[in-house]
Amino acid sequence: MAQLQSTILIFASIFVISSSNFIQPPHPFDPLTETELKLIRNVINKTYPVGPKHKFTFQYVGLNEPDKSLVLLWHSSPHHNVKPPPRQAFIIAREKGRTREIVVDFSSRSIVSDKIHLGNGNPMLTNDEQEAATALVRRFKPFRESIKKRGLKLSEVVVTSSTMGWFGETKTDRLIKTIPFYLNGSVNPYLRPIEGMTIIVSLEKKKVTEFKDRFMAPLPKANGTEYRISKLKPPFGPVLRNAVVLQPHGPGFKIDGHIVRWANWEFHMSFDVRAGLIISLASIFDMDMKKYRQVLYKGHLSEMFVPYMDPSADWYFITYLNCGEFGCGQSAVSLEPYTDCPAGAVFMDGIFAGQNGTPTKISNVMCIFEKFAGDIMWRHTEAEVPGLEITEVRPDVSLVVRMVTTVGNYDYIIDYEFKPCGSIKMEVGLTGVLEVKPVEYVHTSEIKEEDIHGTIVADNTVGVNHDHFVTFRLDLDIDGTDNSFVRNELVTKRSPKSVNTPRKSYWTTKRKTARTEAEARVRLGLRAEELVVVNPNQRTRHGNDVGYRLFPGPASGPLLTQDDYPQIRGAFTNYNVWITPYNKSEVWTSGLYADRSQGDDTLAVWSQRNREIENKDIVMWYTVGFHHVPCQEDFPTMPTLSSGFELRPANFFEQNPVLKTKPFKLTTTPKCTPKTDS
Ligand SMILES: *[C@@H]1O[C@H](CO)[C@@H](O)[C@H](O)[C@H]1NC(C)=O
Ligand SMILES: *[C@@H]1O[C@H](CO)[C@@H](O)[C@H](O)[C@H]1NC(C)=O
Ligand SMILES: *[C@@H]1O[C@H](CO)[C@@H](O)[C@H](O)[C@H]1NC(C)=O
Ligand SMILES: *[C@@H]1O[C@H](CO)[C@@H](O)[C@H](O)[C@H]1NC(C)=O
Ligand SMILES: [Cu+2]
Repeated sequence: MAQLQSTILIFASIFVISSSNFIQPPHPFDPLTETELKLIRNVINKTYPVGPKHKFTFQYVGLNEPDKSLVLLWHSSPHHNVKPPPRQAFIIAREKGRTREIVVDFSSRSIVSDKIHLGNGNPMLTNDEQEAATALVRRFKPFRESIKKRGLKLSEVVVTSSTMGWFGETKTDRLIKTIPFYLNGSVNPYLRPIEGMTIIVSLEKKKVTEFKDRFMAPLPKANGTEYRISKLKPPFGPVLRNAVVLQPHGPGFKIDGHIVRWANWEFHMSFDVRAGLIISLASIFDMDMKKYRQVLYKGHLSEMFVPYMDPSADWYFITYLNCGEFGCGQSAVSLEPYTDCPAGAVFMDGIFAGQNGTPTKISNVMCIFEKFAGDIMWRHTEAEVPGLEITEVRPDVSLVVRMVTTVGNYDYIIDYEFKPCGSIKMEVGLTGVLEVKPVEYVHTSEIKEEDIHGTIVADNTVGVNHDHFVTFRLDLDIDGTDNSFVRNELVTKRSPKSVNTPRKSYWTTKRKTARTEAEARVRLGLRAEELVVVNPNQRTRHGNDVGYRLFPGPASGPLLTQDDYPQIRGAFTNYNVWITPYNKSEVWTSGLYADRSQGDDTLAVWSQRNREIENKDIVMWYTVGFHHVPCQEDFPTMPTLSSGFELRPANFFEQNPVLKTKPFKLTTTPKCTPKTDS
């Protein structure tokens, strides 16, 4: 039966490939299609036999970053009448215990590059190998005995996989730790960890290589862990009213393949198994210049670093690099219409290669919608003109592109919000379930140790302290590729003696262009300064450098010591903002190989080269940080906590770009009268 199925698959793929001659060539940034993924598998099978009997596994398959100059040439040519860059895939695979980096070219249908990775760190874990590992543990006799010894039923045990981190080991085989949880009728396993066991599985040997049952700990009660509305008991509340935004003329955005056009914006959106949602070639229409102007060549998640703050045996290694270890795209979820994204949202699927190279689909993994949040775009009331009272108001609308990635217990909502005024807001929302540990206490007065490393959030349950550092890679191209990073410091000055004034002081700006990477490392919150990416080759009519300013969100930096292993791997959080010269190999801030990495391929290391960044193609790295001291409201699920930052035009336009936006017409819907409360 399996044989028959695979024959049909190959036949189907050949059919689709040959018919692809008739369809429009893909946009250079389009995600790999199902057809392309099948072709990759067939091409690789010629050199390395793939299939269930063989050990070749696909750990990462994505678009091989096309040459930037070729993309820009293609993009700027009228009607795209120049050849697009060669379309290629980049594959990280495991073959005979080695990690291979393979480039497959689609037009020649061949492998054009094949290298063995010799450095530190391991590729992303696949879903399949994590499932196989946890299944192994369930069958492992000593584990079953330990479960029995605790008086627990195996059928109620959930085994999850955790990465090992790196703690100075020289040998960093592809091992994972598994953590068991106990359901006992609950559906919230993360709140019921079974502590005291160390279970290490070798992903290569496919067996449990270490097992220790160190101690037995009580389990937190399942009481209060339910979150399904169908199972919760009344009273319910607070009561919320439904609301629907009516768009009698349909949505204001258009989607053409993966290109989105809305108001004055145009951009491309894509999906990658490691990064998740990718925005590229975002440009904004300038009414004065009558043309689209470049803003963001490419922007996406580069990493999420989540270290926990309990150094004990059950917890010390929990120092996740979510995107590099588990894949922020691989962990992304299907979005629910009307709840994850509002009415009117349009959804897009995400396709990636599973471990054996066959296409896997996450349907509705991204959504696009217009947000009518009741905000004011701009307004003014003028009462000082004799005989006139003027009020001009423009209501605001924005366009949101969203993804949710659920890495184990946590759900991360990633939003890119485009505004007609030219601003782009990146927002990270944290929700989901805490990682907790069992304790014997139900009240703070019972605590015996000096530090329980968190907060008692329920009976016998401590929510453990931790951080979330979410790093974005933003290849800004403000009106062209050659840009500079300007730090405009606000400095206090004494009033000069020569001026007759009762004022003793004022502030003014002291502008400094960062010449090298070192001069562009920023710890937020220490100085009053404006951070601006400018195009020093483009000026406004009044002589100001054309630019986009960074409006940072609340700043948090790392609190671990610099010699601590997780911090060496997470050293890209040492500054909130970094600037590097564009380099197509420098995409993943935690390194290309994040699992068990040793911190030798991070942004912090690249930046040490201290390259010149003035009037060059530069990339901005921004980290949204949260120090999370759990509180009782985070139990059993956590109301979304959001943070982010904004990129906003600064002397990019000649004047307010939304001055002449007409307020939208009100549509009356007479049949739709509100019900009165009874
Ligand atoms: C790989 O190629 C061999 C022939 O060389 C073929 O028998 C096999 O079915 C192919 N495997 C897959 C998964 O396409
Ligand atoms: C499992 O649930 C039952 C029934 O609610 C309860 O009596 C028992 O103590 C629970 N076991 C554990 C280990 O929590
Ligand atoms: C479980 O929680 C409910 C309310 O949260 C409380 O009324 C009840 O006493 C709790 N039961 C136990 C066994 O702790
Ligand atoms: C680009 O980055 C890679 C990886 O950090 C590095 O090996 C290479 O030297 C860089 N190229 C340039 C031109 O800096
Ligand atoms: Cu948290």
